[in-house]
This record gives sequence, structure tokens and C-alpha cells, in this order.
Amino acid sequence: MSERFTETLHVDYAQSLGVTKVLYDNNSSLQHIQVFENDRFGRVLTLDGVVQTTQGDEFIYHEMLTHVPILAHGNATRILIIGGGDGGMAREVLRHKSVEKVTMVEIDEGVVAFSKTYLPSLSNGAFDDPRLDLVIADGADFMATSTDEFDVIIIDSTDPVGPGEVLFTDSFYGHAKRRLAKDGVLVTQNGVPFMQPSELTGTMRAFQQLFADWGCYIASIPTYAGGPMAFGWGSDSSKARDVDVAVLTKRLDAAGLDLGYYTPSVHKAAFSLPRYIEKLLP
Ligand code: AG3
Repeated sequence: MSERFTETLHVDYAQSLGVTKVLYDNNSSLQHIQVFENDRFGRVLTLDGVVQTTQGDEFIYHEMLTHVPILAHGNATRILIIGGGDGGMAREVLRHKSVEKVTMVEIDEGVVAFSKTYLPSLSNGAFDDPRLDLVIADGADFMATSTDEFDVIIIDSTDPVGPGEVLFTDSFYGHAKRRLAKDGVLVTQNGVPFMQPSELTGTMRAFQQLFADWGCYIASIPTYAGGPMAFGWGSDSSKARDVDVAVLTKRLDAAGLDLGYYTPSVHKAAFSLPRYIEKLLP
């Protein structure tokens, strides 16, 4: 194993993964897409030199961005995913039988097409589920022009460089808020605060202006190196955040999900922030 992939996300720090086999290496019209095999993580998907997801640890990220808002809400039937072209987020949302419709807006058709072929375990059939409405469009345009309402909106973005940048703007968050139904919840991917502190601060400042209940929660995902990742939380009702472990346990049991990371107590604990992260909040 001599070939290595070295991530280019940070100028002063890099993680490097051994590559046992390159499965895909191509440019779509929007980004450079690579899929390779690594002995520890299995298949690894990168966009423009940044790890997006791996077979080995994707469950942590996808479970925490789906089951936390959906189980907290308690009656989420309409879900919107922005990004998520690999299908992992849609898969995890669709495990809830109570979910009636998932709208997924992905800007890059190339990511969807090759993910189905090279990362089938990510979507695991989600693209064939009749409840999924896949829209190939710019997520920011969709948010600004849609008139639909959603109970949970999940922003499954890349980092704020390249096509994903608009998904971190105040105006995008403002449009997202307008698409939330009563008691709806918006959750966002907000990077690794130790490595990308301003990313979290920027989003939290916007959320403070927009939402009655706002904040973030965390989970450590090995290949998003540098400590826990932060997920933004915005809602105009504190109902979803106030739910306790007993209620979450009842809802999880009713959903009948066998999970790898999420538990009701992990859910509640994820909102307890280390001091260095708390300090990044306005
Ligand atoms: N989107 C999250 C990418 C995170 C980038 N990495 C980082 N900050 N270390 C992943 C998409 C998976 N559906």
C-alpha cells in the first residue's frame, strides 16, 4: 500500500489515507470526484480533495443529522434534504416508516449517478423508494423559490468552498426558515469547530437572528478529523429540543430502528458543548 490520498481541506494540517484501489477518478461539470478503497474505512468518497463520506464511519454523520431532528420532532412526515447526492442521508431518513415524503435537492447529477454504482451501500435502495423525490437543482435557488413546507430540513453540504458555499449564507438560512412548517426544525452540517471555528460562528450568528430556539450539537466522526463536528439546530419552537430521554426512547422503539451510533441519551448529551465550542457561539 504505497499510494496515499492526502486531504487538501486545511493549509496547515492534513489527514492522509492509504489507497488500496482507485475505483473512480473523474471531473463532473462541477467538481473533482474520487472514490477509492482504504483498509480501515472501506470505500472513501472525496469531492475536490476533501473526504465527504466513508463506508466505515458514515453512519455516525447520517444518523445524527436524521434521527436527532426527526425523533425530536415526533411527527415529521415531510423532509427536505439539501445536498446528500450519495444517498446516505435519504437512506437514513427513509428508515422512518412515518416519513411520507422526502425531497432531496442535489446540485450535481454526477454525484448521484456514480454513487449508485460505486457506493451502493450508501443509498441502499433509497433512490428507488417511491417516497423520494430527487430534484437536480441548486439548493439555494430551490430554497428561495419553493412554496412547500417541511417538518425537518437537513443541510447535507460540503464545506463552504466551491458549490457548497451558498449553503452557509444568511440569506439561504432565511429562506430555509420560511420553508419550515409549524414546529419544524432545520439542521446543518457545520464543520469541525476546532479546525473551522468561523464556520460555526457564522451560522450561529445567523440562527440567533432567525430562530427562537437555536444552537448546535456535536458528534465525532473519525474522517472529519480534528475533534467533534458541529451540527446547527434552528427552530421557532423549543418543543423539539425540550423532549426528554423517555419520550425519545418511546419514539425510537416505535420506529423500530437498529442503529450504530444514535441512542436517546447520546441525542440529549450531544447538545452539551465543550467550553471551546460554547465560546464560538454568539
Ligand atoms: N458532507 C460533509 C462534509 C464534511 C467535510 N469535512 C470536514 N469538514 N472535515 C458529507 C456528505 C455526506 N452525505
